[in-house]
Amino acid sequence: MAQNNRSYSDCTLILPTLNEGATIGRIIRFIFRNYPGISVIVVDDGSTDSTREEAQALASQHRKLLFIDRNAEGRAAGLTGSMIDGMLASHTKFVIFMDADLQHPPEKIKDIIKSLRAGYDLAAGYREEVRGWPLYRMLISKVMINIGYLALRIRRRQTCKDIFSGFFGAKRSVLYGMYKKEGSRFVVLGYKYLFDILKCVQPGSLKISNIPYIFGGRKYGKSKASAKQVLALIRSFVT
Ligand SMILES: Nc1nc2c(ncn2[C@@H]2O[C@H](COP(=O)(O)OP(=O)(O)OP(=O)(O)O)[C@@H](O)[C@H]2O)c(=O)[nH]1
Ligand SMILES: [Mg+2]
Repeated sequence: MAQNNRSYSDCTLILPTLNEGATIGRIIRFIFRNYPGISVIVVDDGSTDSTREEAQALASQHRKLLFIDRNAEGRAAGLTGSMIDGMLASHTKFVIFMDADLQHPPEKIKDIIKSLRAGYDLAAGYREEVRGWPLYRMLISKVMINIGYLALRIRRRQTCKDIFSGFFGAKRSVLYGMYKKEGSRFVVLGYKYLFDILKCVQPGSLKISNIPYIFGGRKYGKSKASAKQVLALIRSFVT
């Protein structure tokens, strides 16, 4: 499809949601205002607040917004599984993943897209600063990141600056090919899709860029991070 600088019709933004009713509407409106032509897929796992109604109402107004109701399809809730389902449902050259709680800055999507259009296969956001996390969470995260790097180095896999970032974009064809070939390595109930992707990447086989962003404190809604995700991550290290 011909691409001019003002159109984002080559991109799909995937927003996984679990009870993000306070932010989902404003994010979607911001995205359509600032990224004309872009497609958006909201992948929900049985939210019990206003998320579903908000997303469904907006989907009836915007033909480029798709709402996937995994719970209605009888799927087990899982962030990585939701991100993969969003990727599979997309039809554009590039896909971008972003949290739906405004901790990832939507204005940085353009830097990810710029990098992908410049020829990178994967444009990985990296948290140059994390705001609002208590010390214990910072510490757990640091320990896990170090183990994650080790797991990738032992396997002789490619790394990037923030192997656990949930804010990144990629060529859809690359992610689709990986999923078809190595789908069993993806821990669908887990939280770290980017890490699972890196487990499949031989050094030098993908062009990867790193895009800085500030991970903001959570101002709306509630965190879903729990010990369950830490266990899923440990499984991911050995899968
Ligand atoms: N579809 C789906 N989305 C999820 C699931 N768990 C979390 N999410 C969404 O994934 C994004 C990240 O989850 P968060 O709970 O914000 O995790 P986090 O940002 O690491 O933790 P906080 O800093 O405490 O918010 C948010 O948009 C959530 O709504 C899930 O099981 N399924
Ligand atoms: Mg969050």
